[in-house]
Amino acid sequence: MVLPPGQRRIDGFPRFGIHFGQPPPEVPDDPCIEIGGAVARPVVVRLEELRALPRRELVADLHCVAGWSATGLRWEGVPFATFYGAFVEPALAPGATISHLSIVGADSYRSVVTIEDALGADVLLADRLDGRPLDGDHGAPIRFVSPSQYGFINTKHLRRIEVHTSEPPLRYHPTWWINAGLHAVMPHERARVWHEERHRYLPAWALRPVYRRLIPALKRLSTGR
Ligand SMILES: Nc1nc2c(c(=O)[nH]1)N[C@H]1C(S)=C(S)[C@@H](COP(=O)(O)O)O[C@H]1N2
Ligand SMILES: [Mo]
Repeated sequence: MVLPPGQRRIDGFPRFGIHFGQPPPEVPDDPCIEIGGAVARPVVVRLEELRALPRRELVADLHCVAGWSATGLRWEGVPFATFYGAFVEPALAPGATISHLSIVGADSYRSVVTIEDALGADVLLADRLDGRPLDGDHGAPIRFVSPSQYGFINTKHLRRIEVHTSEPPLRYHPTWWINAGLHAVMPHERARVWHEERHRYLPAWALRPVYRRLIPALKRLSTGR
């Protein structure tokens, strides 16, 4: 099996991310996705409406920027481009040319993706993984899945999408000091795994050995094990 440059396969699929021991956010009874930003009017899409759209299955790997890859994940859900055409496009402010989207989780995590990458053929709003409803570890009730991009683009517990006409400032985490740390290793705007676009300013080779040493500690921090 061939992995993108600098990645190593891990067994299983641990819960990762920058939640640092916080439990996953609770799933509301009637979950919905808000659409905001450069829209003529804010829109709320109920999960039931989303599920009425045509669905697809996608087998893909998930690559964390720190260098581990979980392989052979079987996601099911609605292609993001289908969702965008059905609910986002009709709500856009007249004349707005969208360049970026913020993908916001119920835990306030937010990633930023270019419109071109978000509309890629392999991007999914997934509600099922390996034949089961998505669990709390991996993003219940719904997750933005973009396997060609590093894990940090793949927001779990999707709650809100904001559309922008230029790149918004980086704000992955509600805590300022975590964002300050992330600024130092500014995430790449495209984050494409096969191009090894890990960071904007730092070359990937410089970070590989650092990350490799950090993985066990990061894993302990995010899984509590
Ligand atoms: N809501 C939310 N989504 C998130 C994160 C997070 O902390 N919160 N972490 C990101 C990072 S850095 C990675 S590598 C993946 C990890 O996915 P997993 O927990 O399903 O393994 O989720 C991404 N999506
Ligand atoms: Mo990650």
